[in-house]
Amino acid sequence: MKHLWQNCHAATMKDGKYAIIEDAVLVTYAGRIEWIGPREALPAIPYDVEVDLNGAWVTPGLIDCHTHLVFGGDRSREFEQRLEGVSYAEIAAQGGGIASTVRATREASEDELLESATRRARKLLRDGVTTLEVKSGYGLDLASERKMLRVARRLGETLPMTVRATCLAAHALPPEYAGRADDYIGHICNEMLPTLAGEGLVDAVDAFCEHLAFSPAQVERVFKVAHELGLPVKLHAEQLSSLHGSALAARYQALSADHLEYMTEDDAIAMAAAGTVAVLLPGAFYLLRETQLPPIDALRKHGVAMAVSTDLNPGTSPALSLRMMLNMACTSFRLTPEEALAGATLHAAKALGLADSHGSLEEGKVADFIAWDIERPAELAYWLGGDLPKRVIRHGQEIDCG
Ligand code: DI6
Ligand code: FE
Repeated sequence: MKHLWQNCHAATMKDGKYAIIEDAVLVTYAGRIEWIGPREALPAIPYDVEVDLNGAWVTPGLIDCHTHLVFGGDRSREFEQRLEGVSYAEIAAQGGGIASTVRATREASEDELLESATRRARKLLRDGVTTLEVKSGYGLDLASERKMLRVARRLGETLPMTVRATCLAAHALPPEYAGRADDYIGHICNEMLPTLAGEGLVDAVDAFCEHLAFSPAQVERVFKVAHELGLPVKLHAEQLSSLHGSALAARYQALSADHLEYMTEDDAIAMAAAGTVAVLLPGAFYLLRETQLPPIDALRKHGVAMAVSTDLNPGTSPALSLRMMLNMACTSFRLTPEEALAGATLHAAKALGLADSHGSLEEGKVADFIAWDIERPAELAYWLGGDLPKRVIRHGQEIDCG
C-alpha cells in the first residue's frame, strides 16, 4: 500500500545536514520513502491511503547508537556510594561497578534478560527511538556474551525496532582472568570473536580503552581480529583519561569513538580524516559529575560528525530517554538543538554503519519517522524528558507504542 503523509513540516537531515521543508509531503511504499518534498512540488503519484498529520513536525526515527541495555540487576546502591564521595574507579577496584553487573548478568537466564531489556527498549521506543544499538560486555565469557547478543537479536525480532548488536567482550577483565589481561584478550581474539561472529551474532566490535580496562595495544589486537572477520570497530575512548584511543580507532576506520571527554585536537584530526563519528554521551558525563568537557569546538572545526546517545547502562548512565540526552548535549556540551537532533538521527546512523538506509528523510531510505506534536524542532531538545505526543511510523506503518 502506498501512503501519502501530508499536512506536516519535516526536519529531513537530507544531504548530510540539518534541513527543513515547510508544508511537506511524504510518499511511502514497501517500507521506503518514495518521495519527499514541499507540497507544491508533489508529482501526480497514485496512492492508496492519505494520512493527515495535523501540522506535526516529522523527523527521522531517533537512533540510539550506544547502549548497554541488556543487563542483570541494578546499581542504585553504587549511585548512593558515589554521592557519598566514593569514585567510579574506587568502586570498580573494590569489585563493584561493571564486575557486579557481570555477576548478575551471568546468573540471569536469557529469557529474564530479554524481559528486562524489552521494558527498557520499549521506553526508548515510546520516546521516538526506532533504531537501537545494544552492546554485550556484561558476560565476559563465551556463553554469557552469546546470551547477551542473542537477547539483542531477539529484541530486534520481537519489537518494532531495528537493533544492531555490538560485541564488547573487551569491556572489563573477568574475575577468572585476574592479573592476566593479555590472556583474556587472547581468548577474545582466538575463541570468542570468531565463534560469536560465526554464529551471526555480531554487527560490530567495541572495546573499553582505559587505565581501568584495556590498553591501546590490547585494543589493537581485538581490532585486528575484527577486521580479519570483516567486522567494523568502535571504541570507548578518552572517557576518564587520554590514551589516544580515538586516534587508534581512526587508524582502524572505526565507525565511531565514544565518550571523548579527554581527547586532544590531534585525535579529532585523525577522526575527521577517517570519517569516524564522535559519539557524545552526556548522561555518563552528568552522572559521574565529570567536569572535563569533550572538545566540541575542535570536533566542529575539523568537521567530525557528532552523534548523541544515552549510553544506557546500570552504572554510569541509567538513561531511559534519548530526548533527555539531547537536552543535556545542549546544556552541558553547548550543542545547538539542530546539532543535537542531527546527532540522534543522521550521525547516529553513520555510527552504526547505517548511513545508506537510515538517519534522514530521503528518497530510497527506510520510512522510519516520527510525527511530533510540537511547534518547533528545538522542542525535542528543550523539554526535559516527559512524554511528547507523537505518532511513530516504522517501515511505512504506524505502530502503537503502548
Ligand atoms: N563506559 C561507560 O560509561 C560504561 N561502560 C564503559 O565502558 C559503564 C558501564 C558500567 O559502569 O556498567
Ligand atoms: Fe558505554
